[in-house]
Amino acid sequence: MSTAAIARVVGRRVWDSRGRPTVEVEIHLAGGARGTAIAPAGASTGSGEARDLRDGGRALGGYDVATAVANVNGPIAKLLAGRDAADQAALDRALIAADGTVDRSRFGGNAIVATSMALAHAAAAAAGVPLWRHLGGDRATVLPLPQIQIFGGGAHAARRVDLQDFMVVAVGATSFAAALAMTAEVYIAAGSLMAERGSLQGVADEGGYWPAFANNDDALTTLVRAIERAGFVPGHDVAIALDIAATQFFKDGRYRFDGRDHDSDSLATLLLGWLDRYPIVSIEDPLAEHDRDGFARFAAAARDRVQIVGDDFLVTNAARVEAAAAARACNAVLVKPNQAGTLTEAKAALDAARAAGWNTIVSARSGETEDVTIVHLAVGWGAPELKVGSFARSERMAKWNEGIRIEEALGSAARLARPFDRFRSS
Ligand code: 2PG
Ligand code: MG
Repeated sequence: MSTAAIARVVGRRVWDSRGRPTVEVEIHLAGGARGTAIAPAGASTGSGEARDLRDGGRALGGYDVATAVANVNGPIAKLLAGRDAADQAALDRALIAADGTVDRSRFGGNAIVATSMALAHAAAAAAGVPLWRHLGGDRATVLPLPQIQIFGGGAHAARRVDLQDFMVVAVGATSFAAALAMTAEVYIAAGSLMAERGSLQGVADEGGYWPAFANNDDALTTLVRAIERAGFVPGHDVAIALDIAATQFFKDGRYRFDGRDHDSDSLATLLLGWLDRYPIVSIEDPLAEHDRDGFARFAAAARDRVQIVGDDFLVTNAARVEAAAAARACNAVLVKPNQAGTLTEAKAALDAARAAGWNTIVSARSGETEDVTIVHLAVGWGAPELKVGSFARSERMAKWNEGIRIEEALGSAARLARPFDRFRSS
């Protein structure tokens, strides 16, 4: 038996940042190496995502994962026994085939993604290198520019405001560590502004301040003030990135936004107006997941000025990325391994985006844990951006802190990606 042969696969129930059950997978290889990973969980999900397997019923709000865990310890463990952990693509293919469903609902998207990520960690451990190095080799020298949430709205804050993620991007930073320090200043400044206006009411699902604002404009204006109060020039040092998550407020062919009804074009017009008024460099899911024509019209008006990101729209699916590229509907993709199901499929979506000349953003979910796999994927795959939620709560900070360690390990070879330079006129 080779040292990278899979000797034991263990699934167990652990808990995520919302206090809900999730699946952890631990893979032991014959030579003693081990890999562990935990499945994350979304709240604002696209309909084309891989489905988590939840037990339903009354216990734990129906969120328990006993069947998914049993699938890891039963059929998945059997499938993987004795196979070479380094053969990620073949093992992912075997998982997909054995599950046999389009949406991964037999084994559970949660069981499959945790297994796929644990395999990668085990293979890296067997090779004696960190996962980012295992994936990227000597070419993995670029740290992703972080998109960091300051206010959390939408489905992550009981829809207190419509828009989901009000984020900042430290476009003026020259290192990952510096980008984090700049964001920390903005996060502190935003908190003090909220306290002064009597609207500091704790945090939303991903650690961003609870959005006690009259409307989306109020939140955007406060965000610009926070950047200034932190001592930065908005747009030059620190810019804004938004996840509109428009699928969440689309109903019966209309968008209900800021208390008004919009069709696709009037919502697009409103967002284009924001591009004139605020230093926005990135806008995610500006329209709903099935509104590809709306995406294409928005992109025709804005693609040279701003990054347009497909999340619910593309669900980390290579075929959808290719179709969207042909329709010129986006210029960036959010890559979430658990939307795709396996690491191989997530990488295929990233490669399809790169082939189209798009930016790529590796992203966490709103339900997270101490698992830091996505940081390794971003560096190893050379994705120029990373989205992890806010600058608070350890399921978020674990990932930012891992980026600091990777940057340090790279030493003088490390560079911070500059994905927004292409949108700058000067
Ligand atoms: C998103 C993510 C992260 P969720 O929409 O991009 O903010 O949210 O994990 O709930 O889909
Ligand atoms: Mg999103």
